[in-house]
Amino acid sequence: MARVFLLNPPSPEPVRTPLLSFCHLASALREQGHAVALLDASAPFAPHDAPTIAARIAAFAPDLVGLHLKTLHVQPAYALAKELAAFTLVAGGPHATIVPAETLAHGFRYAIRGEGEDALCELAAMVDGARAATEIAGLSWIERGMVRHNPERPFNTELDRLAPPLAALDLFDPAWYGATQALPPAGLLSSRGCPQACTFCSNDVTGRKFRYRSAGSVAAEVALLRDQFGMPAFSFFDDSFAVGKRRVRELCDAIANLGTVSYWTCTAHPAHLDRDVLADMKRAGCTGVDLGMESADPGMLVRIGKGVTVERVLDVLGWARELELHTVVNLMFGWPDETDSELAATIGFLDRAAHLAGGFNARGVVVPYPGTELYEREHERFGFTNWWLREPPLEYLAFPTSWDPVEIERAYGDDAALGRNFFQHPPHRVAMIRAALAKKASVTMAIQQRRMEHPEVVGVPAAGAR
Ligand code: B12
Ligand code: SF4
Repeated sequence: MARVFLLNPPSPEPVRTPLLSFCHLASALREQGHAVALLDASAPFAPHDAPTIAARIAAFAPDLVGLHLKTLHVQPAYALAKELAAFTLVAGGPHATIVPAETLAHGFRYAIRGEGEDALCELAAMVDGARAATEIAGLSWIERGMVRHNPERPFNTELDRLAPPLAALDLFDPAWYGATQALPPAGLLSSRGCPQACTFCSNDVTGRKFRYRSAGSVAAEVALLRDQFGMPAFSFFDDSFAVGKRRVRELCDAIANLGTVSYWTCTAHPAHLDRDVLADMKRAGCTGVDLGMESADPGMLVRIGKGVTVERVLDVLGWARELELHTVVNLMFGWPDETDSELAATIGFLDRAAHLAGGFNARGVVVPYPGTELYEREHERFGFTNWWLREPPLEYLAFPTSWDPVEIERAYGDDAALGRNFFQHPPHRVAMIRAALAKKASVTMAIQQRRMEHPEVVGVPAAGAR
């Protein structure tokens, strides 16, 4: 049986809970009998320096070392890969899915595109001599100096047969997160994929094909969280939680029937939410919903393929408020060719929605992630081809950790992508965007103030503000 070491590289944006994708990957490998160790070097108190990381890995004597790669943090990850040249490196995660050949040019022997559970198990089986590389769908690799890409792996449509992610929690050292006892991942998945087609969305791993777990399987995981951790609040990390009214009702019934209240939040597309769906969610313990809206200009909403209207968002906010569900509306600024009046429409929406919304997202300057329609269409025109390799990494301030006004002001005040100005907005528009970020903070703070004064009217805050 193979020995696999999973490494989440250090990153300037620390992750404070066990990485859910590693829970899934490690559980899948163990279920097949492989030995697994891991290091979440992105956690605030985990070792971050290359020699210590290399020593940890060497002590495990792995056959494969798998790194999780995200676009924003790929430069330090590639630099680390150089230091780990003695090991057989496998790249995975969103960035490896989009540009596998790039990872192979940076010291990785293999890259796994898309969902990794089955593919990594097959790669581990290859190490054991039970498989050939050519048989592993979704694998890219180097053979005699040539890059080879096997055909795509179809999306996993049988999510109920995934190994239970919580079974791998013992591999995460609580001290990495400043804790003394095991921490749960901050979320779980009831589905993967999203049927919408937003031009800016970098969800290549989970894709546009919506797949979901049975209500019973999700409820069993929630029950396990309750039994092991005394039911902490959690989030559904689904791309788009509320797809399918009947599915959501069944899922909410199953969670509500667990007998104890569980508090959770999710991200949903406003087109999938109506009063009944929100009421079902509330009944099952939902306290807050993150809504993707992105622009409040009707023409821009069409251009970015958002598939929603301003009126619909206002309706959803109204229903959520009636039900005392906390809402966070996600808005972005600085789209390519965004005019002053289109931008003003979004800024104006902050005031228009302030009496209904629970808050607005931190940051929000548009970033053209590779693989998105936005990137493909615009990178030559604006000259940002391969920006993640050519430019210094974007240095974001950490997301707010609470709804404390001081914390909100700190985290909302700036956005690293504004200085980069990908879409070459003129100085007066950059200034408008900067003012819009500050306005998001002040409107969100005013809502927070109102909530503290009248908690009965505004609803309870979402767990783990983001
Ligand atoms: C939850 C979440 C978070 C949580 C993570 C909490 C946790 N402890 O797990 C938090 C809030 C911390 C977070 C932070 C960020 N996130 Co985030 N996040 C997500 C979200 C919504 C779900 C992640 C998830 O669990 N997915 C489900 C699993 C099954 O998919 P997966 O993580 O991709 O893992 C699978 C495969 O990629 C592969 N795989 C993953 N790693 C590896 C490693 C190896 C070796 C192999 C072989 C395979 C493999 O197998 C896994 C299982 O199938 C995704 C959206 C999405 N659809 O995935 C965004 C997403 C991953 N995040 C994204 C971004 C940009 C960020 C931030 C950089 C935010 C920012 N600054 O803008 C930070 C980075 C933090 C960091 N240091 O890594 C982007 C990444 C885009 C990209 N091209 O890199 C995504 C795709 C959102 C989006 N559509 O834009 N995030
Ligand atoms: S609704 Fe959200 S997850 Fe779905 S494509 Fe749009 S941005 Fe991506």
